[in-house]
Amino acid sequence: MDTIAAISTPSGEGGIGIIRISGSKALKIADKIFKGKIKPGLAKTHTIHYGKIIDNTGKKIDECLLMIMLKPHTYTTEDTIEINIHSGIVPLRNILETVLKNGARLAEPGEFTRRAFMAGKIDLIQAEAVLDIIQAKSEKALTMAINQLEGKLSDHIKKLKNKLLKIITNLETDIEFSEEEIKIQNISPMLKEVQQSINKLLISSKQGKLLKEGVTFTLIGKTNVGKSSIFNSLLGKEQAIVTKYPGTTRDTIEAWVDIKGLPLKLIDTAGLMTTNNPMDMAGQQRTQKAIRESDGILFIFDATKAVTKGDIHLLTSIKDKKVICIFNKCDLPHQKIVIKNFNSPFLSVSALNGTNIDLILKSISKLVILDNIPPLVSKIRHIETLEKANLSIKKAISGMKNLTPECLAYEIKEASTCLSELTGEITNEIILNQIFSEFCIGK
Ligand SMILES: Nc1nc2c(ncn2[C@@H]2O[C@H](COP(=O)(O)OP(=O)(O)OP(=O)(O)O)[C@@H](O)[C@H]2O)c(=O)[nH]1
Ligand SMILES: [Mg+2]
Repeated sequence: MDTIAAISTPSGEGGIGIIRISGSKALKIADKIFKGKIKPGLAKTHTIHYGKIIDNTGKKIDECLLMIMLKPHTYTTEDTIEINIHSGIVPLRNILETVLKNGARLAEPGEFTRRAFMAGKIDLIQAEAVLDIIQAKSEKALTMAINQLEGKLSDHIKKLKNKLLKIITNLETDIEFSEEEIKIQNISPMLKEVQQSINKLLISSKQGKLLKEGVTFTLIGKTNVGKSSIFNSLLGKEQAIVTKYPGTTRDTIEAWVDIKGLPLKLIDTAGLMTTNNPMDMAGQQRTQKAIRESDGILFIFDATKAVTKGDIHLLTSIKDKKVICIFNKCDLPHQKIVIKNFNSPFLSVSALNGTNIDLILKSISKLVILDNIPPLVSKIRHIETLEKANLSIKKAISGMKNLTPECLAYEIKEASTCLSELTGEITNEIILNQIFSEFCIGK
């Protein structure tokens, strides 16, 4: 296999930049380009050495710390060298070029992790967890990814697969040896048990997806009700322009906040109005698009004004979304407003003096967080594969009386194949390429 190399740290200026080399030629390359007290080829594994990196003409590129990690106890399971240098675009690029000139090739995205997977050090679920750790948007998403990397989901799937294999063996023994009526009803409780476990995983996946991808809430309402003021208060900074003039916001403005581990995307929008002005019309279209694409709505009202029929009409049109009605400007004299026949939470707030602003985030997390059980599944690939497995098990359970044992065994094998695809025991190039192409080069 080729020896691969890449810059593993983000591009740009920084304290330290790392170039990683993995493969059988890693040590030879290090011997050629590193000058220090010791020759890397003679050094002990998992040691760090101070020295300098030189190019092929013998010119010093930078001083460095060289990490030597010999197989098999490395990330890729191959000999690995990591060169820590000052992180600047030019030294990193020059050293990488020197490494490539001396026998390595540039790594593809995710290729280091792919090698760990190919060597059987981690399974596919764990490889995907590496990417999830890098991309985690919140503490909870990170915890979920770490659990996945530690093998919690993989172990669960392997146990389910073993149960299915046991059922298949039972069935096949029956098919081959039994002269009597096959006792397939014995497998029914076992199959139902597996189905229940898969269902549990799928139910928790809704929560898992939410924690991983976050949730989007859009602030809507008439012009001048205080949407941008509330948006800024929730962010804790003056991101959107606020003026006393109606129609201040025309574009949609997006920002992320973290509510106790849940990543929340907030979108401030242009106030709802009827208009012939092309600029305002474009703003209105963006507001409508944001409404369509969000999970929930913060419907902002001016508490000093009466709720109109138009407001009620709009509320009804978005009732499939999670809606929180917020009456702003409660610092001014106002009447208690109630919207009849509407099941959304109501809040009375003041963006001006901060009253009840914290309740908005609490209401959002109450609306979207289902329970406190840490979910195991969050990826679309995992959800779809589990659903496929579930379908085969369902077919087997419902066909228990009429299907032949061969057909039953076929369905259960299909389900077991799905679980093998999940962990990567069975896989194909297209799926692998798809998964690893999402990684950055150098991971
Ligand atoms: N008294 C009082 N005034 C507020 C409050 N919140 C916002 N305002 C004022 O209301 C006016 C409009 O606020 P914005 O936040 O720009 O309202 P908006 O809904 O974003 O307006 P558009 O972008 O025009 O749709 C500004 O003068 C704010 O200072 C509040 O809680 N109390
Ligand atoms: Mg605004």
